[in-house]
Amino acid sequence: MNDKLALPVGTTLDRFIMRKQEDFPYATGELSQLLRDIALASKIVNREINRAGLLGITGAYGQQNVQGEEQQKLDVIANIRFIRALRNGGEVCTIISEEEDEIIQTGNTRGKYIVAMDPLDGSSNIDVNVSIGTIFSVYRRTSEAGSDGTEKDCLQSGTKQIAAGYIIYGSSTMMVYTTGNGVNGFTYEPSLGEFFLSHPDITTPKAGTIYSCNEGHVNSFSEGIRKYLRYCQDNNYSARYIGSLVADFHRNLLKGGIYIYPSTTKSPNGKLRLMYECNTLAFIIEQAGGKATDGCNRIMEMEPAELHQRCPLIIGSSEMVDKAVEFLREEAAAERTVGAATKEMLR
Ligand code: AHM
Ligand code: MG
Repeated sequence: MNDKLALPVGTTLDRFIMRKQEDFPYATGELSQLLRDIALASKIVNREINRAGLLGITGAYGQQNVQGEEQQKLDVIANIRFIRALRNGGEVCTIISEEEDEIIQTGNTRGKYIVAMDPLDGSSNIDVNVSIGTIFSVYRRTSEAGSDGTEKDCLQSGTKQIAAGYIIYGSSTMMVYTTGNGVNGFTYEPSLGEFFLSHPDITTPKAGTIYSCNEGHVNSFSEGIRKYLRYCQDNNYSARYIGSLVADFHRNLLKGGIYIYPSTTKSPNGKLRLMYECNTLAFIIEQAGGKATDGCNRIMEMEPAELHQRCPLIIGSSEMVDKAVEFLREEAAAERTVGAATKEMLR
């Protein structure tokens, strides 16, 4: 017999989700369905991304495509696709999206879940053929089912996530997610239209030699961050920065590394959003054995006050994050000493 025929068929995402559901005897299957809805939308978005260059050509006359529809930017298309899939699925009552100012009611008032998402992250890379991603978190609503979800349902801390994941549209398309019991990665097989389990039980190395940070802004970083970056250089770490959070995060997750988007003079809370980016990746990295902090606080424990709240992010291999925090603590201690000395002089 051909040896290849004896090989087991790969595990599809659908089958994997079903198997996981069987581990919970009282599970109703709604979360499984929700994850499948997200996977379905991601396949459609993947197709749109792959055709993006062509769409530009076919839509060049009057910015319309062959069906006569208006051309839209990919981040808008992705937003629409994910909302549509979650609305049709029925498990989600309310969605918050980086692309929308307000909360979105799906009309599924009996839906138990809230989804927070950045439908297409890496805006500067969308039009230039560089890896981009979708980021999503799932929360259980706290209000009674039977009516629309509330803003309070949406503003939960990261520790309340019941699932989190991302899709990376890269040299291959992958979905990586956790439901709080480890992290698994699935690679998309376009000819079959299926995600297959390719990276079971992902754990991130405790330490790595990659640091990812936009050093173009170095002059507006705090002294602590600047010192940590110098430490990385003194230790011959490699600088790798794609400028797509999902892609930078994904590489560091697999290889070991640290991603930093700190506060800057212009943006004291950094650039990234707590609800759509930081919490999601914090849940994943912790499940893989790494850490995520804003420099002082564990990201997952931060209490959100607003939907579009920003926060500094230091995330990755645990020993690297600890080291960066050490530099920030030294900086804070030095500032306290200067503050106390100044007060003393003014007395
Ligand atoms: P976006 O949500 O508008 O795409 O912004 C988030 C992106 C991240 O993917 C990326 O890491 C970061 O912004 C890059 O910002 P910068 O260009 O300032 O380095
Ligand atoms: Mg984003």
